Amino acid sequence: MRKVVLILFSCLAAMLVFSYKNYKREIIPLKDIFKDKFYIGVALNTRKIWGRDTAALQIVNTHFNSVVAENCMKINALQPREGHFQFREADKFVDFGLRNNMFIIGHNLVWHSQAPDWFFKDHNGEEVSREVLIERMKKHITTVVSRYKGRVNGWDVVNEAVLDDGSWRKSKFYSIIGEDFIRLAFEFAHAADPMAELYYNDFSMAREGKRQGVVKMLRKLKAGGVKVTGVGMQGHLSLDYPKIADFEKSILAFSAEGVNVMITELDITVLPTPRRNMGADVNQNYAYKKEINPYTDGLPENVTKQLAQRYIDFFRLFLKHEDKISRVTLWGVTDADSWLNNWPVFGRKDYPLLFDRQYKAKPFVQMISQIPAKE
Ligand code: 9MR
Repeated sequence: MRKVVLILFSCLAAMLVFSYKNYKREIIPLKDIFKDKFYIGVALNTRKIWGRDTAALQIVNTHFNSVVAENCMKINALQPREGHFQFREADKFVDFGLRNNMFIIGHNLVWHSQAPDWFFKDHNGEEVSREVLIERMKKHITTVVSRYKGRVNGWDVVNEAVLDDGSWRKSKFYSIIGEDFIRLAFEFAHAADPMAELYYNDFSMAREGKRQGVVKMLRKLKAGGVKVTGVGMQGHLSLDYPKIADFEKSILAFSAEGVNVMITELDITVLPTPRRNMGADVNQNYAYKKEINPYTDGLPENVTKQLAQRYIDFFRLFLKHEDKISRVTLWGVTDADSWLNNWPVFGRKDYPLLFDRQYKAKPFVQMISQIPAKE
């Protein structure tokens, strides 16, 4: 009898140790794992900023030490009409970041997308002159950056100004002002908060043409004495694109220009994409078809494995270059948040982030957190 009790007791103890270890595993905060390497950040959408998604906020506070607003600091959100600034949500976002001791990123000051029409037109609907657009850009940047001076740590000053082939995107900013709009934007931001970090942020940065175009731009800015602290490589990845080696080339190339490299907007789509290199151009949309929404009932084991491997491979790369990388930011907390559920095809079910729709860390998060110990 004593033997049986002893065996039962040992089994119980083993089970307790096992589940405690697993519990511990589940909650190792990413921010502790990467503490001496880089900030680990996350984008907050409206529901989180207004405190309506408490389960997600708990994840944010446990695992992340940097936040970026997914949408509420874009021009159309902050200044929908000329001179009518709306700061309620952005203020709330910054307060959240300060309260929780986060490294706060402002996204973004100048972007061709989400810039309201009025920005480029006069009262008669005619395109404004170069001088007027520069003045509007200056007013917008100065107003926004000054408001958060000393509180927002870094700004995505210019977003997506270079095309995949390295040429300039023919945006309104470019066609009306010329390539100088980039230098001016950085100068206005710097004047408004000389201590803030200032970034250039773009997608498809692993592409050779884009890499070269961005390097060329950085050299020009540097030669002109313009402060650029870092380059954000948006990490909108898929299971088989881009090649890790190409991504690495860009980390090295940007770092060689004397700026910090940041992996911004990280997510990995598992869904079929209409093209291999989709980039992240929000204006591209394709029609819904049932066949291209294959995982409505959950992600099959083999795809989960591929996703895990892909995340691990990329984090291994980030850790290899932790001396060059200052921040890695996920573009959302749980899969339910992701813009990829609606882009480039509306109404699909994607699984691109570290936490699932039940707010649970995916098993590979544990594996990611073990990489530093192993290398
Ligand atoms: O995830 C963002 C989505 O909710 C918005 O509708 C969209 C347009 O504002 O922007 C998405 O975020 C983009 C980011 O601001 C810049 N890089 C590409 C991102 C994905 O489109």
